[in-house]
Amino acid sequence: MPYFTEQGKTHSECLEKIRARYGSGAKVLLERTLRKGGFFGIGSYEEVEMTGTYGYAPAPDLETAKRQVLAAAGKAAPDAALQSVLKELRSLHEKLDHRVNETPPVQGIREHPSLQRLEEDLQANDFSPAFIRGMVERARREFPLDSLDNYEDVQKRALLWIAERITLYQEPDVKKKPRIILLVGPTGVGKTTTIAKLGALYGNRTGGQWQHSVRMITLDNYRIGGKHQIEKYGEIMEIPVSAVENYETLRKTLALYREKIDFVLVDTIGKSPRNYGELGDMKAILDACPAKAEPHLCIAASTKSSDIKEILRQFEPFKYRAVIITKLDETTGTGNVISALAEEGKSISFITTGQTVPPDIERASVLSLLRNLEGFTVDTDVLAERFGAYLNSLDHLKLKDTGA
Ligand SMILES: Nc1nc2c(ncn2[C@@H]2O[C@H](COP(=O)(O)OP(=O)(O)OP(=O)(O)O)[C@@H](O)[C@H]2O)c(=O)[nH]1
Ligand SMILES: [Mg+2]
Repeated sequence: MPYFTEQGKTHSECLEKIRARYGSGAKVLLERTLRKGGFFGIGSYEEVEMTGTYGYAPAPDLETAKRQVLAAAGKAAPDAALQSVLKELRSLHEKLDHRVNETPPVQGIREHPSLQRLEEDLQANDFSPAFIRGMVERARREFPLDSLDNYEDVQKRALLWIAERITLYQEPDVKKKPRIILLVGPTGVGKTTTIAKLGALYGNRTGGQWQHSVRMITLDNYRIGGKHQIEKYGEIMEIPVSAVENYETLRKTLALYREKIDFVLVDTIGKSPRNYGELGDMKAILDACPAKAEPHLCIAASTKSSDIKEILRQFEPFKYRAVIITKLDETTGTGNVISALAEEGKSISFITTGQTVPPDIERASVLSLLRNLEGFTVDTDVLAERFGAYLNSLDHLKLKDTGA
């Protein structure tokens, strides 16, 4: 592999020279500051010297690399100098390994084209900058230089890494009726619509009969139309709806259903995540639910990654067990959702895909998030091998035995 040594007045001048002369393959291995000119230190000035490699041949072993670096620097290679270069090379390797998420690529040195392309593909899908950095660094570490040339392979592997960061909600085995599921979230994300969809899913109507008993409860008692909306769904689907307005009525209503009803679905009033007072009031009412109740946080798919993270944090007092991503049909690219949930360590339970009640809902699966990624080829065979049942759960909704 060819080596270069270049000097410049500043770090960036030196990098610019390297880029102009050696192009995108250039990799800086050593950088040092030289003191030049002057007389007994007076009038001297500093220069930056960089030594490195260019071109994409396989990386030489460390011993060969150090000899070549020294030879290129035009020096004899006394053992002490060799040792110090070797030490520097080792520490460089270690730094790269340990600072995966923090280290931006060296400014001015272009990435391997496949790494650049991966970065662009991830950006096009709205992944967060930290997530992208992690993926690109992983590709840099795990792919030998010559294999990086095959972008298809790089992308395929990256897709598996993305999939690994998705956590799916595991439905609990609730022994005592009812299973209580409540939806919280910002205004207008689709909570009420989703409650009605879930009613139909869990009720599992077959042959004109509900296989499981379902009740819907709404806290949306004050707004004109709020209560009416869910009552309308209840009427159409023949699922009874109760409206409650405070802690006491919610507690009493839930007590009525104890050990009689299979699923109780609680709809709440949309709250701005920034309005702590309102969120606190609603939390006080929902405290009437027993600890086994499962709060799910609804977030619209088009929300940008940093806002998703803020919502995830603001709704933390509700101790939501999972996130429901709504309105997936209204957006392309799910990188914002995947990266925010991965970075905050949250799982995903359902995805809603349209305004039609009840069919536009599916249980979250690895594939449901991956297939929305633009520019990525989703190879279901490879993914199925790795993720099995989680991959495709369209026909998945296994209702747990909620019998007492
Ligand atoms: N495209 C699309 N629209 C949806 C989806 N889910 C809900 N909507 C629409 O989003 C709008 C708001 O839905 P709601 O269910 O009333 O939302 P909400 O969260 O209950 O709203 P508030 O109670 O006001 O906070 C309605 O027009 C729904 O039809 C979805 O998956 N895709
Ligand atoms: Mg609503």
